[in-house]
Amino acid sequence: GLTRLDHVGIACRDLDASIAFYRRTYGFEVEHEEVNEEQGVREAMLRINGTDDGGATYLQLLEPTRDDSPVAKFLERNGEGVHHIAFGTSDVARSAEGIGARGVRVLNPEPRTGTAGSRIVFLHPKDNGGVLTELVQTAH
Ligand code: CMX
Ligand code: CO
Repeated sequence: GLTRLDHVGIACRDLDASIAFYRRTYGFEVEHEEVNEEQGVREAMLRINGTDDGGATYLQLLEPTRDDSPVAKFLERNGEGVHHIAFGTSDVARSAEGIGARGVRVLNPEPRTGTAGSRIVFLHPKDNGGVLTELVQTAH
């Protein structure tokens, strides 16, 4: 099942400026930074809290790496802001299959690679009350 809120994804135009904002305003620090070419993002994970199941909750700051990426398209339409939410699961393919069977469009039934080698699936925002929703299974 879905065990926790893994992260909230926030679209930004300038990753370094966004990181600096969260550091000086809230005191959050970057735990992990990477480029994911498949998703078209440069991203940073800021840990908000730990949990006793070994997971944690993060802010995921997302800057587009190319003009045709989902985050670039989102910024063009909406400007900076909340882009998606992500729930943690111990079995992403199985969770996606179950949710898909309840009538939600699964954007990529074959999980893709997310932050730090995690496996991720996206669910269509139009079937989730306007919220782009991600399922994530951490690598460890
Ligand atoms: N949140 C809510 N609604 C969104 C949205 C978002 N992030 N992105 C698009 N939409 C809405 C659009 O506004 C549009 O609504 P209207 O029809 O009312 O205008 C509708 O969804 C469909 O838009 P579309 O033009 O058909 O689709 P897009 O080309 O904008 O693609 C989506 C939307 C969700 C299918 C695409 O962004 C996608 O596949 N996302 C998954 C991958 C991703 O987002 N990767 C980046 C994050 C990586 C990570 O978290 O690691
Ligand atoms: Co995400």
